[in-house]
Amino acid sequence: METTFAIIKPDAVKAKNTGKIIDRIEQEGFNIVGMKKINMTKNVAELFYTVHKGKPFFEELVDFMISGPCVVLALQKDNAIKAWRDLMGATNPEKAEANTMRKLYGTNVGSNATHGSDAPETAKTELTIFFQELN
Ligand code: IDP
Ligand code: MG
Repeated sequence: METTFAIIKPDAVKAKNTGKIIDRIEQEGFNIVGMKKINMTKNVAELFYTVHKGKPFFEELVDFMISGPCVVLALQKDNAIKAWRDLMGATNPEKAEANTMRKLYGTNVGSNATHGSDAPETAKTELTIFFQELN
């Protein structure tokens, strides 16, 4: 079993899509091993997205992530990292496959409803930032 890190981003929380996304996560066979609703601080958002520092959208991205509460999750399943990335769909909701989280609930490449770790190392780093209690 693998554990990945997921976020229901502020746009999806604001739009009251939290329940629908959590329902789908459970329907798809993930075990939710950690979950909490948080207000991300600017420092944490900058740390979390440090790989994108210097890119033109970095400030917009950080401002978006601190624009309202989000829900952070630790999700367990066989091949959880790929399974959750597949369920999320492409970064740009317009390019995301039908029935994916980003297609269903995303608005544009910035406001795209969900986050998911992209590799085992990033999953570990991201889980450590938000779920010290799971270590
Ligand atoms: P990912 O979330 O699918 O892994 P990344 O390329 O890692 O995509 O980008 C991280 C996040 O930054 C995206 O989910 C999206 O919210 C935001 N982002 C990426 N590219 C752009 C852009 O061109 N404009 C605005 N925001 C972007
Ligand atoms: Mg990424």
